[in-house]
Amino acid sequence: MASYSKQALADAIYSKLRLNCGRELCEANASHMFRACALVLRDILAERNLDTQNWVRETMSRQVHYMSMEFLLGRSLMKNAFNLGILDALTEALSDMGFHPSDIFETEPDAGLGNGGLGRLAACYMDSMATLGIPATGYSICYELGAFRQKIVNGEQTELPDDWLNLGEAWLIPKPDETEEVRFGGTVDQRWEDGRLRVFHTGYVSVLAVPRDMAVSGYGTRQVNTLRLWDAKAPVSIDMSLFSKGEYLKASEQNAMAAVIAKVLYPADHHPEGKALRLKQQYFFVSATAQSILRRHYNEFGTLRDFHLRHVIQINDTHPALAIPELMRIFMDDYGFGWDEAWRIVSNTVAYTNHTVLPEALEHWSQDLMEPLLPRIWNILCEINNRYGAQVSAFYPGDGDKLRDTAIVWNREVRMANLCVAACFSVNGVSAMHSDILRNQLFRDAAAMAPDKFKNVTNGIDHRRWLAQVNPGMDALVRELTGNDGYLLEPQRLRELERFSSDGAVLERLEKIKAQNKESFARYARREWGFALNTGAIFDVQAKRLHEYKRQLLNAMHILHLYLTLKDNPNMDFHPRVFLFGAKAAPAYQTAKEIIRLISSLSAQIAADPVCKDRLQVFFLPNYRVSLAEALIPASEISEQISAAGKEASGTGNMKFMMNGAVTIGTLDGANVEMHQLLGDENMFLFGLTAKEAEALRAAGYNPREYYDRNPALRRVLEEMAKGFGDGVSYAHLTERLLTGAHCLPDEFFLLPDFEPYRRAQERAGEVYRDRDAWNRMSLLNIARSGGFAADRSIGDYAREIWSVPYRKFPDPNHSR
Ligand code: T68
Repeated sequence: MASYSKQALADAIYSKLRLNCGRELCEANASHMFRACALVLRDILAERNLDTQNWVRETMSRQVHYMSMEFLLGRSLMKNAFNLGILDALTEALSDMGFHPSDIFETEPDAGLGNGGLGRLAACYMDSMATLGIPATGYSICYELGAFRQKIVNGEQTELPDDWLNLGEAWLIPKPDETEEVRFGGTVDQRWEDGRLRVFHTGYVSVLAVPRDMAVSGYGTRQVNTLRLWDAKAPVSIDMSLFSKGEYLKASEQNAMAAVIAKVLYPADHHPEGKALRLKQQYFFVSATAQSILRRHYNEFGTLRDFHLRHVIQINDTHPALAIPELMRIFMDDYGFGWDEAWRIVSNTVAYTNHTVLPEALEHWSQDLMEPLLPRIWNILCEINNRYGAQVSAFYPGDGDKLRDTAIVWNREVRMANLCVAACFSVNGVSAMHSDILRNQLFRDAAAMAPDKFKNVTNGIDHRRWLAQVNPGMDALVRELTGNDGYLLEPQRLRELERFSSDGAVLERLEKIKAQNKESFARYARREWGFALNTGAIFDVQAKRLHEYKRQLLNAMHILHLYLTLKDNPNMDFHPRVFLFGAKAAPAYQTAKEIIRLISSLSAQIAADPVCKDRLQVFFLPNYRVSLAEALIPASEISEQISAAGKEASGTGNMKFMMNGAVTIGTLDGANVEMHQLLGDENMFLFGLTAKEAEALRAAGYNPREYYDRNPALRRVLEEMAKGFGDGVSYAHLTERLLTGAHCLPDEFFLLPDFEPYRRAQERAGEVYRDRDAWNRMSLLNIARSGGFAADRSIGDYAREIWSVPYRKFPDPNHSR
């Protein structure tokens, strides 16, 4: 297709409908139309993807390989059209063909190949890398079932399968000729042959990894990168030979393994499962990826000697860390390198991003699982451990504690974070505060040995999606006030909005846009769940995964307090509030599920009490996911970022809310710290213990009872929670966990000490909200100062500080929105 006018698009859609969907236009429903549109865009992207690959070959650029077990992509049709500069033409074409464009966009299922922040970050980064001109490939697993669909039944979370591929498949291009074989189990022998020690792996089970590539467009550029999703297949031909040799069991083992590996995304975040299937998924993913990258390089250059000069592999948390021993294996066993040279190349190629400091979230694998499943990898890990141990002993002579703390293999366990710290040329945290904790606490001993290795790259979000695309009203205002749409490629230009912080007319328009977004979200909520939201109330939102450290329970406790106060004093003077929650709980995380139940109970209780009418509402929004976030965030006015200080590595939701003009109530945690530096106390409602204070309190022997005894309002909240509500469910277990700690530290995340400061911060926010001018100014300044949280800035940091890749963009002369 030469040009992408509305007519050209309509013609192309029409022909996809007939040829690929077998439908005439008059028979087509929204799903057919979505599929036809996706196929049209896929063609455009496929062509540009080839051009990009040629360009990368010609310029011999250093390439980035971004490995992540999760990519939380959400929907792609509108995004790709936006990036290609054909959104308006596509919208008009769809209208001309007799459809509501929004119906078609909303038919697309979210590609939910991730749990939360880590997966969404990977998706935002793919967009920025393409936009900034960085040749990059993402790698993950093509899960048949993504993040579960959450349904609330009688106030409780239930999980349903998320069958995204049915329609989502339209974006994928299978590349069966680039299939890789991944081997599990068996035995490994070393024998001298032709004067060199060779490794023989026999008796293994094979699974084939088949690439299904997705094109990733950039904004305002011809560049289209690739996201390679590996599907698992049983090796049919090998099967047959096994059958003919009578090895039936092995053949069926291979089929069984292939059938489960790419079946489902593990639904737990911040909690490694330690299960065999998860380890199989990880190795399947890294082995296929490593083989594929090396094979391509070898085919092009005929040698792997300079591999690290042309490639950098960024691993998203430790989940792809087996790439390290797997690369060593391939260099040594398949290409004949010696250990030292292989190590020099591998350790100059792989870089590690850490996303958590919660001790229970750090991955480790037992020898009992690893050794039989991955015998050669186990050998290599032991060798890495021995060599690193020698370095540690040389640096800290005679210090057994340091040797223990930095060990990769210890007590028959492999510690993945220590492996990454030992092997990678860069280790980075995801906010300034988090990176300091890595350097000075979690990895202190290793950091002293290699201080330059430790870096910070504060997270960022795709501002084109999370502002321009989801909030068209605000986008229009920004473009008008800054004179053009330049902020799309230069997010720092949002700063120019500051000039209008005292302009009454602009502030009023801002308020109006927010009001319209609230109305539009209220319509969405009515349509989706039958909720009737009071749009005159403040929309106060906490949307993120459910975890005790994120303290949704503190929010619920404050709501209960507000409710009790209102009952005591029905004429209380306060601005009406709607509290909105969106949160999935890991299916096996009982306490998290109980907190969801509590929010539901509270919601029903408050809805049934006439004293709350038009003043207080609580809703739990089911199935929080990217597309729901896109509707919710532009309508939000208060952003709840209330994690226990020192626990949230960065947060990225906090940035999305800020960029859409919500004002944050938050703790000094993760990237909130940097937000606070930009905004000051005047434009953010800060409260609570700092990480240092929390630590000191713990060290001094923290006793939650003291707060309980001292604060009657808090005591009452906990008592009422234990008694339960109109639905007869008691939450005594939650109260118990806070006060005495049933099988855990009592109040591990300091809800009790932070309750009163949180209540006061909420009160302050409510008061400021009544001064509309003051509130709107805060909101405007939040938007104006959010440009530094764009993913383009983060990717610029990675490119300069870690990857050493220049960005050389090829501009798209025909681009217009
Ligand atoms: C999040 N981590 C951090 N993990 O919690 C958040 N974990 O502070 C940060 O902003 C974000 O990463 C991006 O850096 C996660 O989301 C997981 O999802 C996860 C998944 C599997 C296993 C462990």
